[in-house]
Formats: sequence, C-alpha cells, structure tokens
Amino acid sequence: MDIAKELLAGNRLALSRAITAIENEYEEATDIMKEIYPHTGHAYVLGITGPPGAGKSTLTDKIARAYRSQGKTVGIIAVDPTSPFTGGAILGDRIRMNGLTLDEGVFIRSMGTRGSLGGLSHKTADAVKAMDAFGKDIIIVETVGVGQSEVDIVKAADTTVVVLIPGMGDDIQAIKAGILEIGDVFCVNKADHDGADKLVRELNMMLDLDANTMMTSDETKKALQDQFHHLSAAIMAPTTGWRPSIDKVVANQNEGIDVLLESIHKHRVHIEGDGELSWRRTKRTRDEMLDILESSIGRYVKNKIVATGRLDGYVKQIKHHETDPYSVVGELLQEMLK
Ligand SMILES: Nc1nc2c(ncn2[C@@H]2O[C@H](COP(=O)(O)OP(=O)(O)OP(=O)(O)O)[C@@H](O)[C@H]2O)c(=O)[nH]1
Ligand SMILES: [Mg+2]
Repeated sequence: MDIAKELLAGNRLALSRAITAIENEYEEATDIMKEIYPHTGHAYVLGITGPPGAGKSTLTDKIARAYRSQGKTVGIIAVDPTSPFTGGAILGDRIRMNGLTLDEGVFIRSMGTRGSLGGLSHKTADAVKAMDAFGKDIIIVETVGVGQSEVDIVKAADTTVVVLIPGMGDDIQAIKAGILEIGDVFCVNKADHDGADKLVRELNMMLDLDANTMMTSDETKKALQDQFHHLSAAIMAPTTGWRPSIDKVVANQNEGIDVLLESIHKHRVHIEGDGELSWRRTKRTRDEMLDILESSIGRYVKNKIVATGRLDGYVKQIKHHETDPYSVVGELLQEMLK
C-alpha cells in the first residue's frame, strides 16, 4: 500500500500505519512525512495536560463530542510519557471513549515512549501532521503529568488546556511554575468535589500576582523575536494580552463543556488575530527543522565513524586518558565536514 497516497485519500488504515511508522521510526516514515507535509497546516491543535487522574480522557471525550456536534472531525492522540507501553493507556482511554471509537469522524490513537523518551515530542508532532493531512479539523493531544516531557509535547498545540482538580493542596505550588507557563485555558475539573472555588481563587491569584512568570514568558518571546527579526514581520507581532481563563467543569457529567469550548474558541480567535498563532507555528517549524538537522547530522557522522572502524581505537585512547571525547569529536567533525 502507498501509505501516504492512501492517507491523503482518507484511508483510516493508512493513517494508522503512518503513525505506527512514525512511532517505531521505520525508514518509510521519512518518505511519508515528505509526501504529506504540503497537506498539513489546516487543523487546529488542542493540547490537554494535567496530573494523572485529573479527568483528561473524560474531558477529551466530551470535547470531541462537542466538536462533532458542530460537524467538525476530530483526531485524538493520547500520549503517555510515563509508560514504556501504550497498552494500559489504550485500554483505559478506549473504555472511556467507547462511543467515540464507533464514530467515523473521530480517530483515536495512543502513543507511548517505546523505551526512549527522547523523540516522543517529535513523534507526537509528526503524528499530529499525519492526522492533519488526513483532514481532521481538530486534533486533541492528551498527555499526562506535569513535567518537562509534557511541556515539550504540548508545544505541538495551538491552544493548551491545563486540567487541575480540587484538593491538590500544596501540589499546586510545586507544579505551578511549569503549568502557568503553558496554560492558555485552565480547566478546574471535578468541580463536583469540595474545593473547586478555592482552586479557582488560587489560580486567579497566581495568574494576577505572578508577574514574574508573565515576564519570563514575555522576555522569552522577545528574545525569540529578536532571533527571528530578519525573517518576517508576521512573527514580530506577538506579546499578547491574553489572560488565561479558568473554567469549572464536571467532565463525567458533561457540565461546563460549552463554556470551556467557548474559552478555547476565544483563545483561538485572539491568537489568530494578533499574529501569535503564526508566530507559534513559525517557532515550531524552526525548532522542528533544527531538531531534524541535529539528529540527521549526528546520525550521519556516527554511521561514518562506525564504518571506518576507528571507534574502538578512540574509545581505548580516551579510556587510557591519552585524549578526551571532546577533542576526538572536534577532530572528527573537522575531518568529516571539510
Ligand atoms: N467526580 C468526578 N469524577 C470525574 C470527573 N471527570 C472524570 N472523573 C473520573 O476520574 C477518573 C479519572 O478520569 P480520566 O479521564 O481517566 O483521567 P485522566 O486524567 O485521563 O487519567 P490518566 O490519563 O490516567 O492520567 C475516572 O474514574 C473518571 O470517571 C468529574 O468531573 N468529577
Ligand atoms: Mg487519560
């Protein structure tokens, strides 16, 4: 089967195979990406992240249904960076999203680390592109946790929803730094539990008072814009005045979903209007390009040196302190990139 062609023609099996190729780094994945790339850039990508058990899958299911009722097609990628196997995640998410799997307008896929956390965000981004080229209007990336790995993963998102639940106590302090940075919309889920209003108040306070965080992100943005300034005016635009919204939701009872969707929509309109979306996507493209460059050059040089059979000799020399890895790499690079 010509996977790329079939995928572009709307064959679900081809989409599934493409993502498997991406996930397992099969050689054909590169050719598939090349062929589908011109057909990407149409989908809107939603990131949903938050601590384990916060109700992300339940919420994803409800959000997907809401978009479906608007006539939009939906792709869902459930990423679990904590698990080397996707089996558990697949099972749990499948059960929670039971009705959805029967809907032709929805495509659900789980992705795990398959042993190496490195590259998971890159693979997720490529899987998003596969669903985008396939023609999904909205792509939802659900990822568990509150660490760096999901921060990287949600970089693929245009709007990021951070899901929190009442009763997390001091945990919120611990996770706040990373979370305030990435949340465009905050969802206080399980609002049927005590403490939802308290959590909303705390979040409001953090967002208002933590000028530091805001400054960092604005500064980071500025620094990046400076690097970009020669590229185009479009990416100079941002430094947005977006104040993340905080919505109370009871996902398992489908309560508050409309309001949450409205917040997501407002954020979308906001970043489309002031150039931020274009800027985010430009930055993403740049990061991706450098990522591919780095890994390709690395692989090329590594393969070459292994092929010359000199690797073991170098290792021995380094081990005997006759030289050091930095000098060896420096010499090799000079020699190979001449
Ligand atoms: N009381 C209550 N329970 C909820 C709500 N939303 C989800 N749940 C329940 O919370 C549990 C966890 O929900 P999931 O959707 O699996 O949470 P998750 O964040 O995807 O979990 P992981 O992917 O394992 O991190 C399930 O038993 C849900 O039924 C809610 O609003 N209120
Ligand atoms: Mg889940």
